Amino acid sequence: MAAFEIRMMKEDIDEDSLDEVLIEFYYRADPPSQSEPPNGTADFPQSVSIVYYSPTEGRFNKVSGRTDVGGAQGYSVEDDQLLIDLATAFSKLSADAFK
Ligand SMILES: [Ca+2]
Repeated sequence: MAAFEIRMMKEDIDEDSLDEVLIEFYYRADPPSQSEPPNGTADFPQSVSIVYYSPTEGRFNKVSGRTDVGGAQGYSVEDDQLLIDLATAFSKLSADAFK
């Protein structure tokens, strides 16, 4: 079965004491391509985006790169907004709930 996987991390990547949200996208075709391990997701993401928080605006407002995530043809500002919305929701979750 084909698989679409998203991995997200909160991390202060640029060392400004504010966490960015790192979003990695993985896609595994069905059947898996020969470059993929037999029982798992490919080791490398197809795409990586970083979403930055603006303390002056009090929200996530900037996305690295120009990644098409919406399925519409090509990149648009709507793709950035989807990633900003995803990062905003993720930032409200806490790993403490799973400890
Ligand atoms: Ca930072």
